[in-house]
Amino acid sequence: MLLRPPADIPSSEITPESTYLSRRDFLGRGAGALAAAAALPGVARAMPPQDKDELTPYEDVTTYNNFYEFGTDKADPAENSKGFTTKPWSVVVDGLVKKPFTLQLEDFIKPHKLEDRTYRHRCVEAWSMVIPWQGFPMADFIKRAEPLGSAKYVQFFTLHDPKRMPGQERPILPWPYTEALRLDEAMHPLAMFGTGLYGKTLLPQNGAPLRTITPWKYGFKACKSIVRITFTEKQPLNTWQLTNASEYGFYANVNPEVDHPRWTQSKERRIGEFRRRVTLMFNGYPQVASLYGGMDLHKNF
Ligand SMILES: Nc1nc2c(c(=O)[nH]1)N[C@H]1C(S)=C(S)[C@@H](COP(=O)(O)O)O[C@H]1N2
Ligand SMILES: [Mo]
Repeated sequence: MLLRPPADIPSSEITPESTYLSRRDFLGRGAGALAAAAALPGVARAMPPQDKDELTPYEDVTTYNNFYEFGTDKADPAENSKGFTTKPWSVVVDGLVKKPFTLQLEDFIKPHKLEDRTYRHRCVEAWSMVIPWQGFPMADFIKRAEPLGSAKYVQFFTLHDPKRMPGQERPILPWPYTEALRLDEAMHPLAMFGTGLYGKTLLPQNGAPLRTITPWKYGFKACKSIVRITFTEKQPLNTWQLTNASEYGFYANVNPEVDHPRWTQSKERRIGEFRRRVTLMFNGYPQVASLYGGMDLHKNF
């Protein structure tokens, strides 16, 4: 995602275009609207937050991805994960739990009621999508895992298998990819394990067969293709902290007031749209604010 400045972050307010914007998107909007948008200063062009959220097309959700295990370009994961199989798949649950266990994927999912939830998805690179997910609340699984009182964090690990994930043949990132949440964040009703989107089983590029979804955080907090979940007392380091701690912190809350050192986080480009939108605090999920009461979110970024 972030080893170089993203191509679609405008360097100035007047840069009108994303390289991703397709011909179809262009044709879908009137020439008049384009001309009007081009004539206005950048600030005025950003869409107000009350604009309604339309679903990002399935095609975009499944072909514009960050999943470095399958390559670093947005189109790579869909292309390079074509033969990736997720059967069989097992998940290890260990660390500070009453009793460590390993589950086949079916048994991991079976006790839970799958829900449909549409969430905004905001990448730290300042693009966003709206995705209709299927999954179940992370809290339901955590209760099942019976963490000990000493457990303060839950950490997730992606599969590490360079034969199946060609990007892992190079040390682009410290493999396996890992992310963690504070236990109360993970227990928040918005936090989910994802197993599908648009009513279909997850494709590999979106993190099949199991990923995390925390819609108030930047995309990099989501851990894809999970094979291990471990409970810890100490705050774990995530992949991006290990790679570049000055640019990526533990919390990764969407916060328009805290810029990335190399670009603004106050605006975003919704994939498929022309004008930039204003980015909302916690990505427009204020119900999580109480998790961070008393914390300085400029320091805890
Ligand atoms: N294992 C793994 N998980 C990952 C990543 C990755 O490179 N590897 N990229 C992250 C980033 S930066 C984003 S924005 C989201 C993208 O998820 P999506 O492709 O489903 O939109 O996945 C996150 N999870
Ligand atoms: Mo991201």
